[in-house]
Amino acid sequence: MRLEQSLFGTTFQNPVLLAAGTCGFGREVQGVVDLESLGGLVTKSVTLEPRQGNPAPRVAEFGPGMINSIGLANPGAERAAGEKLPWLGANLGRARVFVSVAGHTAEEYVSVVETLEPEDGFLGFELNLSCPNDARLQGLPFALEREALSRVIREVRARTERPLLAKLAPNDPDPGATARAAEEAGADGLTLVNTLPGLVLEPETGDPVLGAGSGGVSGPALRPLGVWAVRRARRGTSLPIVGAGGISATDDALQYLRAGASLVQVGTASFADPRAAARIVAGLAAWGRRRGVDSVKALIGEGPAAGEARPGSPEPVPDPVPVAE
Ligand code: RRO
Repeated sequence: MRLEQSLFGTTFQNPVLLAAGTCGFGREVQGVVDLESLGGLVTKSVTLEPRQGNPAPRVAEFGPGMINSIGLANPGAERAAGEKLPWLGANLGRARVFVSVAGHTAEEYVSVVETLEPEDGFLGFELNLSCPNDARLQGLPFALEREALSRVIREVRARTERPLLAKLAPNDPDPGATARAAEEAGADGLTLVNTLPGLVLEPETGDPVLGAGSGGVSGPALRPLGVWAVRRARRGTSLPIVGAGGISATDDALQYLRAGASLVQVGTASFADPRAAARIVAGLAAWGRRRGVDSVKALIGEGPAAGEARPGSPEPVPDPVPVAE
């Protein structure tokens, strides 16, 4: 199976990328991950000013997943431009790089993008509009307020011709409508999904396991929600979609492709096994060979035109009308 994907004015040698926040700026994982064997990577989110991040512990495991509250620890836009991007430019030729951008206001996103824009070493921006650990004035992330989301994308769009991905949230009741809003505002693609807000407590004491309290849930527990969101977004827009959320094996990547993603990102799985993404690349190639599938493109699903029913299933039974007590 041919794994290349032509998107965003370039070719990805395969559809598997490392997700934002799981590989630093690439250099941090050199020696453990063969970055040049992957489709690419997304950097840690960059903010205008440097950030120290949240108090430890910043990460904890629970049954089917992980919860984190890193708190956007990053060197800030100036140092990202001066110290991080040059390494990427000098060391990566085949893997494509998106720089993740975050902020509290549209103006902050614009300033970060204007600082990074003149540099080499990357293809485009992934606008992180959905961080669960950095609420805007105690409000919702941009991805859950359509007007605010559109404004950030529009303002950034006016300053760069590089490919722009909008990273959306999993706790969105209508990912199709959000996807359309992002498209209308000028995004070139969508990444779905970020982590899901959550809270894990010590049962004995009631204290949160994370230093910051609540955090973002990732790993296998997030996967069905991510696949659902991708399928909903697929129906709401024609933009290319990058699927993320609980991908740790070839079958997981296949689900996202079938749901309508053109590329996938591996995140949490890389912490347990830094070779997870490379394993999935090899797994997809082997799967396609066994099934006689020509190219990844042939797998990318549109989903049934209406409803979610499995082909051949009877019509779903409607929810019962609640009976008044
Ligand atoms: O840094 C973080 O705590 C963080 C970010 Br910016 C994000 O987008 N998603 C996440 O789970 N953690």
